[in-house]
Amino acid sequence: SAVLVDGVVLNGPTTDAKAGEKFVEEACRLIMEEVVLKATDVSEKVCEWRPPEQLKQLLDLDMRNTGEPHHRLLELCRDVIRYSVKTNHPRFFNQLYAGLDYYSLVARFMTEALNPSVYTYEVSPVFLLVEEAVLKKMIEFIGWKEGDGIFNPGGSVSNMYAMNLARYKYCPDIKEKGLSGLPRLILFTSAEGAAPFLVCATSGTTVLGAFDPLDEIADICERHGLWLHVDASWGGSALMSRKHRKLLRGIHRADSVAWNPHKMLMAGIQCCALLVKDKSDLLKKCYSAKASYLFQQDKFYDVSYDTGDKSIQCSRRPDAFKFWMTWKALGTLGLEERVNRALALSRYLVEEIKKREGFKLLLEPEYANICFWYIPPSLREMEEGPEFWEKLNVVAPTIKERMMKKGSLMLGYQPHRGKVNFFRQVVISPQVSREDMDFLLDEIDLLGRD
Ligand code: ABU
Repeated sequence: SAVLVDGVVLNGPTTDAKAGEKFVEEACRLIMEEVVLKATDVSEKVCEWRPPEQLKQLLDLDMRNTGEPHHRLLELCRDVIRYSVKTNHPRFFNQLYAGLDYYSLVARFMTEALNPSVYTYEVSPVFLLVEEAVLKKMIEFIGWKEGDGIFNPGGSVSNMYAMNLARYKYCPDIKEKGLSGLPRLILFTSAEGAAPFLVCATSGTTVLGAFDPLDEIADICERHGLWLHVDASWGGSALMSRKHRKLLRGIHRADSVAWNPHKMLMAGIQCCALLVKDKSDLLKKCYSAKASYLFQQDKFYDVSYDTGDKSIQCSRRPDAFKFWMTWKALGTLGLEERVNRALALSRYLVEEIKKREGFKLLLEPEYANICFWYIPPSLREMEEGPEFWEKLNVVAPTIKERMMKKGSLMLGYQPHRGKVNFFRQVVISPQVSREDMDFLLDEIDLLGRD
């Protein structure tokens, strides 16, 4: 007989499990058909661009008092896919990530389904061990004998961690005394009476893909006792390549490194590690808040595996697992090949740009960022004075608008350090071929000819 409490029937679950399972099955089929199978098809559009007001009408965004039937939800799913940018398309070059890695995708499906939070071993036994194994391997590639680390949401967060760690090491009583108890700190050496504590170098800048000379910077840091942090969020993946790892020569001398496998190594947004050379539990000392509802010290297992207390987060996704799955599938050699291929394709594009009329490289690239201007026929005879640069400044945004409305490709543009708007082409995905590089240049020429 029905058990009623406050007018609510409590017998059995309220949801129809059979219908829910069928919905999951049908939605998975849709994802397979509309995303995975079309991921490498260049005849598909990269994006189906609509302005915000129009898209709001197309998507039925309203949330109502009563739920929608499953067939309607599947239609909504189809619309979401249709109007989303296909970042896995071979002609998506817009960001520092691209392409579809089948193995990390499966890992993402698994973690979404299992829904773990990697703060304690009791709820994430496998994923905590996976994170430990991945961090250990990344530390090996940096060239440290040992170290520590943590995956977290984004390279900027990794950089913030490193800054706090350096400050904690310099002022170990900061958690008790607060900021007002500190001298005025600065990040770079100066003779102002302030206390320098950190130098942050970059391996692979966002726009130009430039690498700082780490050995020379490490010499200065060692001389003055400064923490050296390397933001290798983008360029760190070059460590996987025996041919290209020289870009990061000296990285083993860093105190901390930010490295995002979701970029060049395609582990899926987001997969970002902060790696720390110090093995004296500095991460934990600096960040531990000792939440008594999670990190009880009298548990029945080894609580050193409750690594969540090293994090500024509480709930945390098992991001290392995606990278682990890809690494398992491809091996170190497969990852190395991925990096080598991306950089070989970048080199091909650079040589093609040099050959083509109307294309001008900003600089010789060090990595997979190819920065260039397209100079339309109407500007080719003009002297490179203020009027020329003013007119050239509108060329990249105009072509970008046209490519998005057509849906044929996506690449980024920006002004940078006094240079007017230029394109930044980023090559990453193994699904990209030489033909896509040729297409890119032909298409820009076609869209920008007037
Ligand atoms: N972390 C900066 C990445 C921005 C970009 O994809 O261009």
